[in-house]
Amino acid sequence: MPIRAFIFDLDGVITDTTEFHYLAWKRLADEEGITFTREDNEQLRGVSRRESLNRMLKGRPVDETTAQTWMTRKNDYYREYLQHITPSNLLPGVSRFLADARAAGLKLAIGSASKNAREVLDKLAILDHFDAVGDGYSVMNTKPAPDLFLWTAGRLGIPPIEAVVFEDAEAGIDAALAGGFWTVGIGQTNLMRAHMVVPDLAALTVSEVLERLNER
Ligand code: B16
Ligand code: MG
Repeated sequence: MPIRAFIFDLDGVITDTTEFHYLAWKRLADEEGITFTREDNEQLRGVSRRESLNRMLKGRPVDETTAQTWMTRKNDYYREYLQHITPSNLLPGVSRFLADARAAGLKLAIGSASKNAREVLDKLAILDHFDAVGDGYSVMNTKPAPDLFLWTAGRLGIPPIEAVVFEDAEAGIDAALAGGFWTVGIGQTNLMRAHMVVPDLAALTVSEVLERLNER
Protein backbone atom coordinates (compact mmCIF):
# COMPACT_ATOMS: atom_id res chain seq x y z
CA MET A 1 0.00 0.00 0.00
CA PRO A 2 1.51 3.37 -0.90
CA ILE A 3 1.76 5.95 1.87
CA ARG A 4 -0.57 8.86 1.12
CA ALA A 5 -0.82 10.83 4.36
CA PHE A 6 1.24 12.09 7.29
CA ILE A 7 -0.45 12.76 10.65
CA PHE A 8 1.56 14.82 13.13
CA ASP A 9 1.20 15.03 16.86
CA LEU A 10 1.56 18.69 17.88
CA ASP A 11 3.27 19.06 21.26
CA GLY A 12 6.77 17.57 21.01
CA VAL A 13 6.73 17.07 17.23
CA ILE A 14 5.74 20.39 15.61
CA THR A 15 6.47 22.66 18.58
CA ASP A 16 7.59 22.26 22.17
CA THR A 17 4.77 23.33 24.42
CA THR A 18 5.82 20.69 26.98
CA GLU A 19 7.69 23.39 28.91
CA PHE A 20 4.56 25.59 29.04
CA HIS A 21 2.46 22.62 30.23
CA TYR A 22 5.12 22.02 32.89
CA LEU A 23 5.15 25.65 34.08
CA ALA A 24 1.35 25.72 34.27
CA TRP A 25 1.02 22.43 36.19
CA LYS A 26 3.94 23.45 38.42
CA ARG A 27 2.25 26.76 39.27
CA LEU A 28 -0.96 24.97 40.22
CA ALA A 29 0.93 22.30 42.18
CA ASP A 30 2.97 24.90 44.11
CA GLU A 31 -0.18 26.83 44.99
CA GLU A 32 -1.81 23.64 46.28
CA GLY A 33 1.27 22.31 48.12
CA ILE A 34 1.74 19.33 45.77
CA THR A 35 5.25 18.18 44.79
CA PHE A 36 5.65 18.24 41.00
CA THR A 37 8.98 17.87 39.19
CA ARG A 38 10.16 17.97 35.56
CA GLU A 39 10.40 14.17 35.69
CA ASP A 40 6.77 14.00 36.81
CA ASN A 41 5.93 16.23 33.85
CA GLU A 42 7.46 13.72 31.40
CA GLN A 43 4.67 11.32 32.40
CA LEU A 44 2.10 13.82 31.09
CA ARG A 45 3.38 13.84 27.49
CA GLY A 46 0.55 13.20 25.05
CA VAL A 47 -2.07 12.38 27.69
CA SER A 48 -5.28 14.38 28.16
CA ARG A 49 -5.71 17.24 30.61
CA ARG A 50 -7.85 15.04 32.86
CA GLU A 51 -5.35 12.18 32.89
CA SER A 52 -2.55 14.71 33.45
CA LEU A 53 -4.33 15.96 36.57
CA ASN A 54 -4.77 12.38 37.82
CA ARG A 55 -1.05 11.70 37.32
CA MET A 56 -0.10 14.98 39.03
CA LEU A 57 -2.26 14.08 42.05
CA LYS A 58 -0.55 10.66 42.42
CA GLY A 59 -3.55 9.15 44.17
CA ARG A 60 -4.41 12.18 46.33
CA PRO A 61 -8.23 12.36 46.39
CA VAL A 62 -10.02 15.52 45.19
CA ASP A 63 -13.74 15.97 44.58
CA GLU A 64 -15.06 16.58 41.07
CA THR A 65 -15.72 20.31 41.58
CA THR A 66 -12.14 20.84 42.76
CA ALA A 67 -10.79 18.77 39.84
CA GLN A 68 -12.71 20.91 37.33
CA THR A 69 -11.56 24.15 38.99
CA TRP A 70 -7.93 23.04 39.03
CA MET A 71 -8.03 22.00 35.34
CA THR A 72 -9.49 25.40 34.44
CA ARG A 73 -6.81 27.17 36.47
CA LYS A 74 -4.02 25.14 34.87
CA ASN A 75 -5.44 25.87 31.42
CA ASP A 76 -5.65 29.60 32.18
CA TYR A 77 -1.97 29.59 33.20
CA TYR A 78 -1.08 27.53 30.11
CA ARG A 79 -2.92 29.94 27.82
CA GLU A 80 -0.98 32.86 29.31
CA TYR A 81 2.26 31.15 28.21
CA LEU A 82 0.77 30.38 24.77
CA GLN A 83 0.49 34.11 24.07
CA HIS A 84 4.29 34.14 23.59
CA ILE A 85 4.26 31.53 20.79
CA THR A 86 5.40 32.71 17.32
CA PRO A 87 6.56 30.88 14.16
CA SER A 88 10.06 30.88 15.74
CA ASN A 89 8.73 28.19 18.11
CA LEU A 90 8.51 25.61 15.31
CA LEU A 91 10.86 22.73 16.12
CA PRO A 92 13.94 22.23 13.88
CA GLY A 93 13.17 20.94 10.38
CA VAL A 94 9.39 21.26 10.64
CA SER A 95 8.88 23.93 7.95
CA ARG A 96 11.02 22.12 5.40
CA PHE A 97 9.50 18.73 6.22
CA LEU A 98 5.92 20.00 5.82
CA ALA A 99 6.77 21.76 2.54
CA ASP A 100 8.48 18.63 1.15
CA ALA A 101 5.57 16.41 2.21
CA ARG A 102 3.12 18.73 0.52
CA ALA A 103 5.30 18.83 -2.64
CA ALA A 104 5.31 15.00 -2.63
CA GLY A 105 1.50 15.09 -2.87
CA LEU A 106 0.84 13.76 0.63
CA LYS A 107 -2.18 14.76 2.70
CA LEU A 108 -1.22 16.39 6.00
CA ALA A 109 -3.06 16.38 9.33
CA ILE A 110 -2.65 17.06 13.04
CA GLY A 111 -3.63 14.52 15.69
CA SER A 112 -3.20 16.24 19.07
CA ALA A 113 -4.72 15.49 22.47
CA SER A 114 -4.80 19.23 23.15
CA LYS A 115 -7.93 21.36 23.27
CA ASN A 116 -5.64 24.31 22.51
CA ALA A 117 -4.23 22.78 19.30
CA ARG A 118 -5.93 25.16 16.85
CA GLU A 119 -4.77 28.21 18.78
CA VAL A 120 -1.19 26.91 18.87
CA LEU A 121 -1.25 26.16 15.11
CA ASP A 122 -2.64 29.63 14.47
CA LYS A 123 0.14 31.26 16.50
CA LEU A 124 2.73 29.16 14.64
CA ALA A 125 1.10 30.42 11.39
CA ILE A 126 0.72 26.88 9.99
CA LEU A 127 -2.99 26.15 10.56
CA ASP A 128 -3.68 26.33 6.80
CA HIS A 129 -0.96 23.75 6.02
CA PHE A 130 -3.22 20.91 7.19
CA ASP A 131 -6.09 19.13 5.46
CA ALA A 132 -7.54 18.03 8.82
CA VAL A 133 -7.01 18.84 12.50
CA GLY A 134 -7.90 16.25 15.14
CA ASP A 135 -7.68 17.75 18.63
CA GLY A 136 -8.86 17.36 22.21
CA TYR A 137 -12.46 18.02 21.13
CA SER A 138 -12.57 15.42 18.33
CA VAL A 139 -13.08 12.15 20.27
CA MET A 140 -14.00 10.93 23.74
CA ASN A 141 -11.31 8.26 24.19
CA THR A 142 -7.87 9.83 24.35
CA LYS A 143 -4.42 8.35 23.52
CA PRO A 144 -3.40 5.48 23.96
CA ALA A 145 -6.82 4.66 22.43
CA PRO A 146 -6.56 4.81 18.62
CA ASP A 147 -9.74 6.91 18.27
CA LEU A 148 -8.12 10.30 17.61
CA PHE A 149 -5.87 9.07 14.80
CA LEU A 150 -8.70 6.99 13.29
CA TRP A 151 -10.98 10.06 13.41
CA THR A 152 -8.27 12.19 11.75
CA ALA A 153 -7.55 9.63 9.02
CA GLY A 154 -11.30 9.41 8.42
CA ARG A 155 -11.38 13.17 7.82
CA LEU A 156 -8.63 12.72 5.25
CA GLY A 157 -10.42 9.75 3.67
CA ILE A 158 -7.23 7.64 3.99
CA PRO A 159 -7.04 4.16 5.60
CA PRO A 160 -4.53 3.77 8.48
CA ILE A 161 -2.27 1.42 6.49
CA GLU A 162 -1.63 4.31 4.05
CA ALA A 163 -0.77 6.86 6.75
CA VAL A 164 2.21 7.59 9.00
CA VAL A 165 1.83 9.03 12.52
CA PHE A 166 4.69 11.14 13.92
CA GLU A 167 4.67 11.08 17.75
CA ASP A 168 6.89 12.02 20.70
CA ALA A 169 4.90 10.16 23.39
CA GLU A 170 4.59 6.47 24.17
CA ALA A 171 0.82 6.94 24.58
CA GLY A 172 0.72 8.35 21.04
CA ILE A 173 2.82 5.57 19.47
CA ASP A 174 0.62 2.98 21.20
CA ALA A 175 -2.51 4.78 19.94
CA ALA A 176 -1.21 4.81 16.36
CA LEU A 177 -0.13 1.15 16.45
CA ALA A 178 -3.52 0.15 17.88
CA GLY A 179 -5.14 1.94 14.93
CA GLY A 180 -2.97 0.13 12.36
CA PHE A 181 -0.86 3.16 11.34
CA TRP A 182 2.82 3.36 10.46
CA THR A 183 4.71 5.18 13.20
CA VAL A 184 7.74 7.45 13.46
CA GLY A 185 8.91 8.19 17.02
CA ILE A 186 10.36 11.66 17.57
CA GLY A 187 12.78 12.51 20.40
CA GLN A 188 14.95 10.83 22.96
CA THR A 189 12.27 9.10 24.99
CA ASN A 190 11.70 5.37 24.98
CA LEU A 191 9.71 4.82 21.77
CA MET A 192 10.99 1.36 20.88
CA ARG A 193 7.67 0.16 19.54
CA ALA A 194 7.71 2.75 16.71
CA HIS A 195 8.63 1.57 13.17
CA MET A 196 11.34 4.28 13.02
CA VAL A 197 12.77 6.69 15.62
CA VAL A 198 14.61 9.98 14.96
CA PRO A 199 15.63 12.83 17.30
CA ASP A 200 13.60 15.44 15.38
CA LEU A 201 12.22 16.15 11.91
CA ALA A 202 15.49 17.91 10.96
CA ALA A 203 17.12 14.47 11.04
CA LEU A 204 14.74 13.03 8.45
CA THR A 205 13.65 13.59 4.85
CA VAL A 206 10.24 12.80 3.41
CA SER A 207 11.76 10.44 0.82
CA GLU A 208 13.60 8.53 3.59
CA VAL A 209 10.31 7.90 5.41
CA LEU A 210 8.54 6.81 2.24
CA GLU A 211 11.42 4.54 1.14
CA ARG A 212 11.95 2.90 4.52
CA LEU A 213 8.28 2.28 5.27
CA ASN A 214 7.32 1.28 1.72
CA GLU A 215 10.09 -1.38 1.89
CA ARG A 216 8.46 -3.04 4.91
P1 B16 B 1 -4.68 20.60 26.71
P2 B16 B 1 -0.12 16.47 22.04
C1 B16 B 1 -0.89 16.98 24.55
O1 B16 B 1 -0.57 17.44 23.27
C2 B16 B 1 0.24 17.30 25.51
O2 B16 B 1 1.41 16.57 25.15
C3 B16 B 1 -0.16 16.93 26.90
O3 B16 B 1 0.87 17.25 27.80
C4 B16 B 1 -1.46 17.67 27.27
O4 B16 B 1 -1.90 17.31 28.56
C5 B16 B 1 -2.53 17.35 26.24
O5 B16 B 1 -2.07 17.70 24.94
C6 B16 B 1 -3.83 18.08 26.51
O6 B16 B 1 -3.62 19.45 26.32
O7 B16 B 1 -4.69 20.73 28.19
O8 B16 B 1 -4.15 21.82 25.98
O9 B16 B 1 -6.03 20.17 26.17
O10 B16 B 1 1.25 15.96 22.39
O11 B16 B 1 -1.15 15.35 21.91
O12 B16 B 1 -0.11 17.40 20.85
MG1 MG C 1 3.12 15.03 21.89
